[in-house]
Formats: sequence, C-alpha cells, structure tokens
Amino acid sequence: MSRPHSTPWGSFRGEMVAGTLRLHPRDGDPDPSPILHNVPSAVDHPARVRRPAVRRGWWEDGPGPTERRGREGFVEVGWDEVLDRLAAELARVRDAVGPQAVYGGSYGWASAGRFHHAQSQVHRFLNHAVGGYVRSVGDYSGAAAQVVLRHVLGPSELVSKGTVTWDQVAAHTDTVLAFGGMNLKNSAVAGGGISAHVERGAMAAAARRGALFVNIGPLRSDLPAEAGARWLSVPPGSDTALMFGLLHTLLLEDRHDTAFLERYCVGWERVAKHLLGADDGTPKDAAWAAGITGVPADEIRELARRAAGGRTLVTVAQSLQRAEFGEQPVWAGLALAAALGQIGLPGGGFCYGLGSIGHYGRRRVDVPVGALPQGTNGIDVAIPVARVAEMLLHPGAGYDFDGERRRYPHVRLAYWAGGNPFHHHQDLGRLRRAFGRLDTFVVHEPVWTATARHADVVLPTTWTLEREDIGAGPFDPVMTAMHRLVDPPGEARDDYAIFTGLAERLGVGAAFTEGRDVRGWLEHLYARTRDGLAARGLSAPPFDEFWAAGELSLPQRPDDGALVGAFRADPDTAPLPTPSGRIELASATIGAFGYADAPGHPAWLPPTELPDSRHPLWLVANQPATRLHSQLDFGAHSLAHKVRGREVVRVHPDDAAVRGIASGDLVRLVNDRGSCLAAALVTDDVRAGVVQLPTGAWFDPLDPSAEVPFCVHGNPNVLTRDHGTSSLAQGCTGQHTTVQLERYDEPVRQVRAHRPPL
Ligand SMILES: Nc1nc2c(c(=O)[nH]1)N[C@H]1C(S)=C(S)[C@@H](COP(=O)(O)OP(=O)(O)OC[C@H]3O[C@@H](n4cnc5c(=O)[nH]c(N)nc54)[C@H](O)[C@@H]3O)O[C@H]1N2
Ligand SMILES: Nc1nc2c(c(=O)[nH]1)N[C@H]1C(S)=C(S)[C@@H](COP(=O)(O)OP(=O)(O)OC[C@H]3O[C@@H](n4cnc5c(=O)[nH]c(N)nc54)[C@H](O)[C@@H]3O)O[C@H]1N2
Ligand SMILES: [Mo]
Repeated sequence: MSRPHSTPWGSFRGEMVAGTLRLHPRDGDPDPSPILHNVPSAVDHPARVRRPAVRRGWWEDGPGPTERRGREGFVEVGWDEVLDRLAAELARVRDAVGPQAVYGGSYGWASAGRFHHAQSQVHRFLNHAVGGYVRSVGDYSGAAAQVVLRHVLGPSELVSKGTVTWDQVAAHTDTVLAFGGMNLKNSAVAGGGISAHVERGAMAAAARRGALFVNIGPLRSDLPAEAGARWLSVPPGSDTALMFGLLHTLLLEDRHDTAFLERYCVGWERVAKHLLGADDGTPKDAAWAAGITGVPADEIRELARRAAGGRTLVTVAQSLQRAEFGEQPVWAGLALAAALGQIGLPGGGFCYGLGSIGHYGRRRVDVPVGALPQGTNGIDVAIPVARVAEMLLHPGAGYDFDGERRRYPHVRLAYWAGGNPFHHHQDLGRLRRAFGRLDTFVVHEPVWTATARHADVVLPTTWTLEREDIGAGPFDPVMTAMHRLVDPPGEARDDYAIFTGLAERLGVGAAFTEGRDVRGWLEHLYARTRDGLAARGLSAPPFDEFWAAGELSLPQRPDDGALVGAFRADPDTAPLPTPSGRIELASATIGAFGYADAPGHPAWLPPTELPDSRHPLWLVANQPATRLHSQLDFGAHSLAHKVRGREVVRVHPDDAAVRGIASGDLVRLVNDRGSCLAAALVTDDVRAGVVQLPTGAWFDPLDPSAEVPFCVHGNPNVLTRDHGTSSLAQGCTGQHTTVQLERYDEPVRQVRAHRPPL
C-alpha cells in the first residue's frame, strides 16, 4: 500500500514494488515537479555512505591542519570507535579553546521534515554538548536582499514576503516586469515541502486575461510558454541601469505617483537627484540605460508608459542579488514600484523573489508549526554565511558588515550536517585550501558528496525516505505525515541517533533527548499545531488520526492580511518597521555606514569583473532544472539531462560559431580560478556573450592534488569568485563570473563523482 511522503520539490505517495520505489505525485497537485523522478534512485544507490569512514591521516596521526583533505583515502571504522574518538575531539576543542573554535553554521537544505532537519539537529547538539558554536547569518539565497530590505522595508518575514499572491496576479495584474524571469523550475521548490504547484496555472490565467509578462534577463526560457512573455534580453548585472532608465522616464514625463511617494516613502528627492545626474553629472535616462543594457531607448520609454498605465507588478528574482552589488537591483526595483504607486494594491507593487521559490506568492499559514528547539548558544559569534572560506583562511582579520567592523574567529573544528559547501560555495580551489586549515572537519551525509570526500570524519545518515517525519512550511496549507518507505542502507543512522550517541558520551544525553524517541518528538512538535488549531476552534485531530490520514489542512491568513495592506490603508497607524516608518528610498542608516560599495540610496555600480579579452563571456551559474542543488545528482531525471555524462552549458550560436562548437561537443570553461568540462547546447535561448551552466554537478577534479582545479563533470563553482556582494551584506556572488570557452577534443575519463571513494 502506498504511503505519503514529502520533499522540498513536492509531496507524493510511494510504495516499494519488487525492490523499486514507485511513486505517485500527490492528488491535488496540478503541476508536479519532474524532479520527483530522481527520488527512486536514492534507494540503496552506490553513492550512499554505508559505514562510518575516517580519513586515514586523521585516524592514525590525529587532528591538525593538513593539505591532505580531499586527497587521501578513508578507513571504515565501527560506530562505537568513531563516536568515542569524535566525542574526545569535541571535548578537547571545547576545553582547550571553547565554542568559538567550533564552526556549526552547517548551511544547507537537506530534507523537508521538521524533526530530522539536520541543521536544527546539529545546532541543538552543539549548544548542549559544546556550549555553543560560531553561527552563520543570512543565506546563499538572498543575503543581500535580506539586509537591504530590512533597513528600507522591514524584516522580510513581515513585509517583503506575502505582499502579493499568485491569485492576485491571476486576477488583477496587467503588466509583470519580471527581472530575472519566474522560471517554473525554481518555484517548484520550497523548504518544508510543497503540496500543490500553482504558478503555471496563475500565469496562464493572467495571460488569458491579457496581462503582459516581460521576461527581463539573459535567458529566454525564464518564463514558461503559458505566460506568453515578451523577452527583454539584458546582460547579467545590468538591471539597476534598466530600472533607472524606467524611473527617469516616469520622472521626466511626470508619470510618477507623487502622492504615494510623499505619503508612504522617504528619500524620493535623493533618488530623483541621482536619476537626473545632479549629484554625479550623469543623467540616468533611457538613452543612458540603452547603452548599458542594449534595450533600445524607445522600448524603455514605452515600457515605462505601459507600467504607469495599469496595474503593474515589479518582481526581482533572487538571482539578481546573488551577484556583486546585489543589494542595488533589489532596492532600485522597490523604488521603481514606489514611483508607480501601487505597493499594497492587489497584484501590484513589488515582490522580491516571486517565482524564485515556492514560498512567495502564497498566503501564510495561520497556526504555528513546531520546530526542534535548539537550546541556547553560549556565545554570540557569527559570520555572514558566504564568508566561510575567508574566515578559515584569515582568522582574526577585520571586515565590514552591515555597519559593524568585525573580526573573524579562529575556528579549529567544523561540523556539517545537511549541507554541501562543495556544492554551494564559490572558488572551490580556495575552499579546499580553507578547509585544510582546520584541525577536524566532521560531516554527516547520506551520500559521498565532494564535501564528505574533503572531511576527516564521515558519518552515514539516513535519507528522508528511511524515517518518519512531519513535512510543513510557513506558506503551504498542507501538513504531511512523512511515512517511512524503505530501510536505510548499510549502517546508516538518523542524525538524531548519531547526536544522541555523542551527547551521551559527553554527559548531556538526557538534556539533548529530553527523554523522547523519534515518535515522541513528532507528537511533541505536532502538539503545537494541534493546540493552535484548537485555540481557533478548528478541527484538531489527535496525532494518530493525522498520521493515519497522511495529511492535515492548515488555515491560511487572508490575502489582504499582509502588513503592506494595513500600511497602505494608513501609514500613520500601521507604520513599517523602518526608522521612518515609511518605505526608505534613501536610508540615513545605510548612508551613515559610509560604504562606497553600498551608498545611502540605490545606485548604479557597474560590476568590477566584466568580460574582457581573456575571459570574453559572462557565465550565469544558476539553479539546476533537473534537481535541487546537488541533491540526487545521480537520480534518473538528473542523469537523463546530462550529455556524455557531463552537465550541459548553453551557448549562443554566434559564440559557438567563432569557436567551432556544435551541440553535443565537449567544451571547457576556464578562468584563472579553475576550469570545468561541460557538453555544449547551442541555442538562441541564451543572450549572445553569455553562457549558462547550472550548479549541482558533483565536483569531480581530474587531479585532486592540482592547486587550480579542473572538474571533468561541470561544476561551475570551480570558476566563480569568492567575494561578498558589498560591505553592507557580504552575500554570495556565485550567480555570475566571466570565462573563456573552448572546444575540448582531448580524450578524457568518465565522471567518477557518483562512485564511492572506497
Ligand atoms: N555558483 C552558484 N552557487 C550557488 C548558487 C548559485 O546561484 N550559483 N546558489 C546558492 C544557493 S541559493 C543555495 S540555497 C545553495 C544550496 O546549497 P546546499 O543547500 O548546501 O545544497 P544541497 O545540495 O541541497 O545540500 C544539501 C546536502 O544535505 C544532504 N542531506 C540530505 N538529507 C540529509 C539528512 O537528513 N541529513 C544530513 N546530514 N544530510 C542530508 C544532501 O545529501 C546534500 O549533500 O547553493 C548556493 N550556491
Ligand atoms: N529546480 C530547482 N529549483 C530551485 C532550486 C534548485 O536547486 N533547483 N533552488 C532553490 C533555491 S535554494 C533558491 S535560493 C531559488 C533561487 O532562485 P533564483 O536565484 O531566482 O534562481 P536562478 O535559477 O539562480 O536564477 C533565475 C534566473 O535569473 C536569470 N539571471 C541571472 N543573473 C541575472 C541578472 O543579472 N539579471 C537578470 N535580469 N536576470 C538574471 C538567469 O537567467 C536565471 O535563469 O531557487 C529555488 N528553486
Ligand atoms: Mo537558495
């Protein structure tokens, strides 16, 4: 009999039939994600970690900095032996230096379940067993936007998420200016799970009503056919210039909403001064924007007029801000929407991230959803998440962040559970050197990722199918009873069981478990939601009933319940949580930081790394369509979209022709940081001068000892730059870099990344 389960890319029912997992997307999901087809491959795949494994040098010679991580073999050891040794090492670091020597940020997505959420597990464990750990703040997804929006609009959970819903777009919007598009492969995914994929239907309904979707970006395919979009092809990193060209037109033609700007905003005068060039001598008019973006000035003017003439929504994909000066297009997009005066009206205004991920455009769940309590971190030391290599390479060095001058701590031990830094971080050659500085690197993994291969201690964990959990997210109206569908491979244990074993050895077992087994915790977490339902007089079934039914509907807040709605009604009684209580189009706070790379108003700051004669092409390294990040890269759907076993890079016909490249050729992308192979797909879906290679192919260096890595599989993070967005947010800039591209005719070995190292 099939049983329910959930992943970040959708819910399904599954059953084992003759040793194979059969799955059926959830009834009621109108548009299930094809990524589901990767899931059956997880069952007992050769890439699974089956027994605890320890790098030979660490096991024999003990902890310490070494260049051998990622280059040396592993020995398999028993659970008791490895937990004894690891507990002793944790105690050593804790007692010799303290929690500030332990990095426990453990960034990553892992599974949809609320209890076996690996990051919560490792945080809870380190708080109890070590007394705390060095944290990370922000995320790779949207750090730049989070920081700037917090200053100018308010915390994103309150204000910038939940402003506009897909239902409103379907019913009200006339024009969508989609900066970075709204690719359905992206919104198919949400942390905590997703019960119904509604985006395609909403875009189709809006288009049938006559709404115009404008896909602004380097890739034609960033909006689905159903949207019937107009494609405005612009180079990466140029959006702020286009937004300024639109704003300048509105200002010049007096189409901006002065009443809205006066009542709801501060700082418009400062922005207008910059637009007119009164501060720097450069008017940012349509002709100026045309010179930077390649969009004809007349088209920019026409678009500004259209936007002012109806209900217009400005969306800014997360990709735009995962780039140098990524704060600017988010802030400038907000200014554009403010000038149009429709923020807070149904289907109009500004929505950062709509279409980037399944959380946006949905109504917030109106009852609490339980999460594993993490205990108290005894220290308050944090780094911006994407500065991890910098921290490891430069302990004690000073850096700017969000108005503060900070110093990197000296970390000796890093503990990762539920994330893959050799997927998510930039400049992998540098990252390898950074991890070489540690005394000890511990990784919990279900599979032999590149991160596991660079660790000292690799502990095999169960994957989501192999355990019970509760799937729930803040914007999804369905809570899922995630039933156990298969047995774990080898000796794999739940993260919870591993941490319990370590906690017991360190004398904090009872505090860590609170006496609960897995079922006990699930019932405990469920009780929060059940109490919330009961308090509202709604049906609140006991746990066993929920478990047997497989899912539970949760109430949602009304469409107009967002803070911005109340603010629109009366900004004096419902001010925004900003210093002025208004939308800050110029920010005295940010201005006072004095950052040249993030001034006190949205500004055009051209990228410092631009295509040149040695690296003439932009590389867009975006999210993969065929999987979530690196997860299940070996799955059937992911593999079916590789060519000759390599990830596919899209190349414009003009760029291909001058290099003698045809579709299906192996090509090498190269810059000073590294190089990788990929298989070419020649298509005019990508802008000339831009190549696109998604993330997620497992790092497979031809020679693990090489200082400048050459990945034979197609991981773009060997090429990307490890550099913060700006002094303000220090966010990830992995989306863009510059490369040369060449046909690769040498013989080359097969990809081995999906084979275990022992
Ligand atoms: N160049 C470039 N780089 C990028 C981006 C980009 O646009 N361009 N995007 C960035 C973004 S937005 C993000 S969010 C990151 C994503 O980066 P990550 O979230 O680190 O990527 P995942 O592949 O999802 O890593 C999750 C890991 O958890 C493991 N896992 C799954 N379940 C469990 C479990 O139950 N327990 C344990 N212990 N482990 C488990 C999986 O096997 C996998 O290795 O990548 C970033 N990197
Ligand atoms: N299938 C799938 N979906 C995912 C994920 C996944 O791994 N797989 N990851 C999820 C996560 S964690 C996140 S944070 C979101 C990320 O959501 P996004 O960051 O929005 O996703 P990307 O695919 O990286 O980028 C979207 C598009 O932006 C365009 N683009 C890139 N740079 C620029 C630019 O400078 N200007 C303009 N105008 N356009 C640009 C590219 O053409 C790209 O296809 O995706 C989520 N959804
Ligand atoms: Mo992300």
